[in-house]
Amino acid sequence: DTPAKREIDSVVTDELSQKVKRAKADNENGGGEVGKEPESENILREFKTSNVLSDSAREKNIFIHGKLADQEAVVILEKTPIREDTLAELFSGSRLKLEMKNDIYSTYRLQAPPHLNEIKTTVVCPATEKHVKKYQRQESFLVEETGEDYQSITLPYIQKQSFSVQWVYNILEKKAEADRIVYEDPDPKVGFVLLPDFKWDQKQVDDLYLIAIAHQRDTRSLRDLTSEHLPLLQNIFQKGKDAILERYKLPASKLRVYLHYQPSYYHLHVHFTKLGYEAPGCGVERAHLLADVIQNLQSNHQYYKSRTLYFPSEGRRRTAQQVQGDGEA
Ligand code: GTA
Repeated sequence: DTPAKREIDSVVTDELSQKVKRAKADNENGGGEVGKEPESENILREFKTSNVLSDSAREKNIFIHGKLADQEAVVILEKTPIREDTLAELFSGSRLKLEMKNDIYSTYRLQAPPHLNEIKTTVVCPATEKHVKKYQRQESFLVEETGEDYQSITLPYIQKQSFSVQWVYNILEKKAEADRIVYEDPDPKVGFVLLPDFKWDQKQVDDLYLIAIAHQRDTRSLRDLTSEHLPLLQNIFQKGKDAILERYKLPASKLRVYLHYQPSYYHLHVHFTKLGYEAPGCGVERAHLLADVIQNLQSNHQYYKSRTLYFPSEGRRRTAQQVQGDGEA
């Protein structure tokens, strides 16, 4: 371990041990006090599985389509990383069952205490057909999109049928996740909200994932950016990095800061992930480093309006031109 990593871990560990202390105190006091992590009713007891959309033994997750009451739903289950700060408790507080022993080698099944064996669970309900498709494992193909293709094919499509960005407006208006905000610049033109992405459980910095959501509402994606957006992008870049350094002790040299093209949600936002963590969608076919975006706009103020952009698209093989025929982008 490097001293920097130990420092980062200790920040998270501090936050975590505070949480544990609070939870223990709440337990001893019979619960119900302020500070206790809210226990939710198990809505998944009623979940009826229809089919598995995808799963991965390596990533230890599964995406399930089903019904919650009468509504379509997608449930994502994901095993979380094993944290160094829980090892002592894991070793001392678990049951160990021998599977096999051979010479110096032996394998066991370790039955950890429940609080060290949680599964991160995401529920999308009611889920649209588009959500179901998004999480379904499908072969993907690289689409080539010129500036004209964007105007004549992609733009009409996203105006008609992109995912709702209500969740984004809820964040900007403090109707949801207000207590999770890490940093905010309230300026309507260059301001933004920085908060943990919902894929990150915030238990360890190793898979740090935050998103910065612009306050301005008229910028859909990379394609809309011109040099007029430079003050906004530079502000997000600088203040986002500063806030992450302050809160998580992670320097800019440890961050991957990028935009997706195409995004799922057409409201300008920037992804901040820890370098080395292979976040979904961080590959070169989808992620555009914010530093590059800024430089490209500095050298050509219409760069993203005119460039051919490439992005992966699931389902049938199609180019932007072919998409015109079947009405899908
Ligand atoms: N804080 O309500 C939210 C919220 N929603 C609805 C989305 N995000 C949210 N964050 C908060 N609160 O990083 C986050 C998303 C994403 C970003 C939008 O906003 O987690 P994008 O517009 O570029 O869309 O970014 P993107 O990247 O396609 O979305 P997403 O959902 O990350 O999907 C990419 C792939 O990641 C999926 O196809 C799937 O393979 C994988 N994935 C998605 N969700 C999960 C999950 N919960 N666990 C594991 N893998 C997941």
